[in-house]
Amino acid sequence: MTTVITYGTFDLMHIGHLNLLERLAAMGDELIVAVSTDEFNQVKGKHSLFSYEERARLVGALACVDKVIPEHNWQQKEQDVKAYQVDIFGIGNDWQGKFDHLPCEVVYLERTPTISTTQLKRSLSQIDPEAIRQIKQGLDGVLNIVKALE
Ligand code: C2G
Repeated sequence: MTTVITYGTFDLMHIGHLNLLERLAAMGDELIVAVSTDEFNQVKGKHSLFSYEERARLVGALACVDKVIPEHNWQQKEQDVKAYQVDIFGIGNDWQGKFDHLPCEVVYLERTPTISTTQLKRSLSQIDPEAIRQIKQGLDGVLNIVKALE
């Protein structure tokens, strides 16, 4: 049985994450995903909108993921590879070369272009609350007309 492992924050789960996980799952029989804890995210300098529990549940709900474990620190990869008898470590090529030392096959996969959690957060932060209010006001008006015609 071929076991594959990867690590990441996986905040605001998006198609880039899914593309990576499905490609890794296709490389073996079991895919383990180590999701960065909230505490480790601080070490990584990342602030997630979703908590570790929410991110782990979302990753674990994917059909291509067999097991989710917490990622507590940078150093745990080697012991994870041994503990879970991992054959392949995979990660996006933004990490190219960073994990060549691991005692297993190491693959770096092309990132999905044009999407990232950072970009999603930036887009969400630019939504104008006043515009939302006006849209909602308009929709309420339409709803009232529909109700009056019923
Ligand atoms: N990813 C991707 N395409 C994107 C965005 C992300 O392929 N458009 C990949 C990343 O390369 C990574 C995984 O999805 O392999 C998770 O991305 P992040 O949540 O940003 O994880 P990261 O902060 O890179 O954490 O110890 C390793 C770290 O925990 C990796």
